[in-house]
Amino acid sequence: MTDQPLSMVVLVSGTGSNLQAILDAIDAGLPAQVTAVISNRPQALALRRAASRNIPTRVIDHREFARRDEFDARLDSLLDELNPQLVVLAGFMRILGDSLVRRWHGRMLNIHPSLLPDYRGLHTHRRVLEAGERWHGCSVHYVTAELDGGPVIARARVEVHANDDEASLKSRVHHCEHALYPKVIDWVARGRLKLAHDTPILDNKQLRQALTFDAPQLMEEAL
Ligand code: NHR
Ligand code: GAR
Repeated sequence: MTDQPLSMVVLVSGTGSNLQAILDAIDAGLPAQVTAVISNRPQALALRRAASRNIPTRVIDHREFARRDEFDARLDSLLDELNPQLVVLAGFMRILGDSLVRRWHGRMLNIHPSLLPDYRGLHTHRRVLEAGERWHGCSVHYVTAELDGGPVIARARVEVHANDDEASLKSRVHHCEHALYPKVIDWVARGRLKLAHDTPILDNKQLRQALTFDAPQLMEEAL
């Protein structure tokens, strides 16, 4: 473990329950700090969660930009200025352009609500139910230009129940997101996880496949 806590900037668009889980984990000893929270939506509840902890917040409202690359350029220069060790996408809803993503290669994580590589993109809970899948979950991956296609580090699995609807399934997946994301960030903060040549390395071992946890097991560990 390095002496200094890992500095992170968290990108959000909405509720910020994943941001909250990360902040709670920091309170519980995760050796990291959130130096700023950036939202593309001025009304995001996540901004209030940050402000209530005196974490600086910034808004880059995508609606004020005529073109995507102008939004990206603004975000790029803000990240440059903040210069975090890690950028964490937590419910961030804007697709990022190639050049920004390339500059943060190996230093930008996302949590996605599916068992990647299955169900990239949006509305995953609905699509999983419609397909009649038995398993669903969430994945933490390095962000690359390929949407939801970067190297996957870890996944948490939840079983789909016969009586699930979109809301109930989403809620169970959220709970395992809140356990999985701090766990992966902890590996980064302690210098245990790196990306080398597009392969995640955990404790000096190449992760050729994502580590997959079962939700109950993961939640128990998180306690
Ligand atoms: N950017 C890149 N380059 N690569 C990834 O892997 C990214 C990314 C940006 C965000 C999160 C992702 C998810 O976890 C993410 C991964 C937004 C959309 C989307 O279609 C898709 C995937 C993700 C995030 N966004 C619409 C857009 O036009 C807007 C939707 C909205 O505002 O509600 O950007 O699922
Ligand atoms: C989370 O389920 C996250 O996986 C998902 O949005 C939710 C955000 O919740 N991300 C995406 O769908 C990205 N396109 P939160 O704001 O409460 O953390």
